[in-house]
Amino acid sequence: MSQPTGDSFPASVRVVDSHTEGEPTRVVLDGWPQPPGATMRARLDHVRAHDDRLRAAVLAEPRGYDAIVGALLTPPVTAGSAAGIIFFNNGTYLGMCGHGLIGVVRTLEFLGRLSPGEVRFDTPVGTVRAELAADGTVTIENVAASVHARDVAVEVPGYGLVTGDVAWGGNWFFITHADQVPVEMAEVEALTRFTRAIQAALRAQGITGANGGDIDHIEISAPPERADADCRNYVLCSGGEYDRSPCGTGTSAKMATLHARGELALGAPWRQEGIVGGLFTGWLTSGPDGALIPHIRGTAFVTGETTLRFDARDPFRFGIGADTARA
Ligand code: PYC
Repeated sequence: MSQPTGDSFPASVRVVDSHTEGEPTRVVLDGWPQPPGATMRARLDHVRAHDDRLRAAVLAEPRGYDAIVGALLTPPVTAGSAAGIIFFNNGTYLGMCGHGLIGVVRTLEFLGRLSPGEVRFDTPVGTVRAELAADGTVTIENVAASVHARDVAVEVPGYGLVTGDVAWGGNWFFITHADQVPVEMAEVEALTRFTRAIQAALRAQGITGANGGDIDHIEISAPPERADADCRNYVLCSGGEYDRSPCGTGTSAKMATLHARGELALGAPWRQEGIVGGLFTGWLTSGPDGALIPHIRGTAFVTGETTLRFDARDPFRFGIGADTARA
């Protein structure tokens, strides 16, 4: 597949950075060639096949760091939507991204492109809604969440048997209460090693989401530290970094598992604390055909506006670690 060559690679890309409960989002405003396609899935496939080097260059060191989630804005594909969004990270692409959507809304507000009210966006996994309040709070309505399998046991080399639920919240999650490693910030490196081992074991043992969907997010639930939270989590993201926020799609999937067990009624609030201490408040409503629709409330803050420059003479133009770094 062709990737942008030295000649066609953009000289600059303009971005706005924000964080949502600690997790960074980098919204790409211009400089990135618009992907063709009538659907967001087709556009994502195009970016993956042709512009993947740009994904890495925009997020990787020396211009970024591994935790950043990128959001490429495109024209909408659905009547009534304001824009399309392709979310990506240090390793791959996401279906949806809850913290990222909150970051996009606050970024567009910062740029004067959005005022308080409701807005829709198209993503590769469906159209989502967001409501911006005057105080900067954003409530998103995610794609439907569901539980694919409950109490799935996986043997994790070095850690033993781990049991969890496989659930969809816009990405595939394995959600467990496994207590081999305490869910504390001081243990974040050990948690990352543990959850990467779970992710590898799921893959090695052929455990997937529906239609073979790769379970690329691992979520560990534990008792909260905050008095105003119901649960604290650690979430390993698909690129191998951990989510600093309570994870919007992870909270969506978690609420679906609780509902399936009769532990969360429709409309009841679920206050999800993240590993660095941020909070999302979520709840479920019933959608068409009994679908479970997750709602997540939180906020984001703009942290910077940058024009990333890609000098053709720069040996690290494509990012440190990119296989073409010295092309
Ligand atoms: O908030 O959905 C989320 C998310 C996914 C990966 C990082 N954040």
